[in-house]
Amino acid sequence: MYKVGILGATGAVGREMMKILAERQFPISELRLFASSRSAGKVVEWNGRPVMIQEPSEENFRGLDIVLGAAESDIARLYAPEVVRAGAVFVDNSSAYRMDDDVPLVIPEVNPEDVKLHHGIIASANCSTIITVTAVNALNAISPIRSMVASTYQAVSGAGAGGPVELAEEVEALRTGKPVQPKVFSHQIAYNLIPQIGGEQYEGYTSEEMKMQNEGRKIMHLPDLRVTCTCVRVPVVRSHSISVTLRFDKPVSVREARHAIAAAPGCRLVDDLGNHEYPMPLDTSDQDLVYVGRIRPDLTDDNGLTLWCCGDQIRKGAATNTIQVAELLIEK
Ligand code: A2P
Ligand code: 11C
Repeated sequence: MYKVGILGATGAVGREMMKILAERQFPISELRLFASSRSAGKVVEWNGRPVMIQEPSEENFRGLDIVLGAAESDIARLYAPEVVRAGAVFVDNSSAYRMDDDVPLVIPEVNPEDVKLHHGIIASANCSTIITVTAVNALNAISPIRSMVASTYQAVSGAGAGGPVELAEEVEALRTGKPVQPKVFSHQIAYNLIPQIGGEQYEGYTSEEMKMQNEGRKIMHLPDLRVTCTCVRVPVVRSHSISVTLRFDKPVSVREARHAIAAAPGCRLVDDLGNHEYPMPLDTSDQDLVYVGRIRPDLTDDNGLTLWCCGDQIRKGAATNTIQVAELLIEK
C-alpha cells in the first residue's frame, strides 16, 4: 500500500485524480490533499473517508511515496524540490519539467520503459499531445513519422475549473442581454473560437503549439520529427479533438492504419463516414480511450495520411495518464 498526495487537489484535474484513484483501486493507505490557502482546512470525502485539504510544504509531504501534480507549472516548480526532498516521487501533470533531460516524459501506452530513468520527477505530457500521440503511435510502428500538421480543437475545461464556468456564464449573459466579461479567456468563448492557447514561443507559434513537436519527439523517441500545429480554444466543455496529417518514411495505407489503430492500446477506431460515425467530444468524455476516425489519404503527399482523434483531456489527457504513470512506478 502507498501513501499518495495530490498537489492541486481542488482543481479540474485534481478532483478527477481523486475519482480515478478510487475507480482504479490504486493501493492507497493514506491520501493527502494539497491546495492553496483558500482551500486549506476544508474537508472533502474520498472513498468514504473525510480528508482535510492542507497547504503544501516539505513537512506536509514527508512520509508520502508519491505526489501527483495537478496544479499549474508555477506551483509545480515551487513545490517539486520540496516533494523530492521529502522523499516522494513527483508525478507531474504540468509542463514545468517535461523537457528536462533528467525527467522522463511518459505516455504509458507509448514509452512505459522511460519511467525507470527518473530521478525523483516524472512528467505526464500535454493533453493534446497525449491524445494525438496515443492515436498515432501505432502508425509510427508501421513506418516512422517524419512530420505532422495538426490543428487542435480544445475544450474550455483544459484551462482549468474556471473554463466551463466562464462558458456557462457567457451563454447565460448572452441569453439575458447582459454584457460578457471574459476573465479566464482573453476573448468571449461562447459562440466563438480563439486561435491562441499559451503565449508566443517561436516564430509566431504559441507554447501550446510547440508542445506537440517537442513533447512528441521526446515521447516517441523521434528527435527529428517536425510538427506544425495550430491550437484553438472551442466552446466545448470537455474532450479535446485534433485533426492531424502525418507524413511517413514510407506509404501507409488506410487499411493498414485502421487495423493498427483498432489494435492499439488505449485507442478505439470509430470510422464509418457513410453511417455518420466518427469521434466527437460528447461521445468521448468521462472515459479514457482515445477515439480515432476519418482516416484517409493525404491528397498532398503519397506518404501521408489524415485522421481525426478525440479524447477526454481531463482524464486520459491529464489525470488518468498521470495515475497510469504512478501505476508503472509501483509495478517497477
Ligand atoms: P485552490 O482551489 O485552493 O485555488 P485549476 O487549474 O483547475 O484552476 O486548479 C488549480 C489547482 O491548483 C487548485 O487545486 C488550486 O487550489 C491549486 N493552487 C493554486 N495556487 C496554489 C498555491 N499557491 N499553492 C497550492 N495550490 C495551489
Ligand atoms: C489547455 N492543454 O487546454 C491546455 C492546458 O501543457 O498541460 C494544459 C497545458 C499543459 O488549455
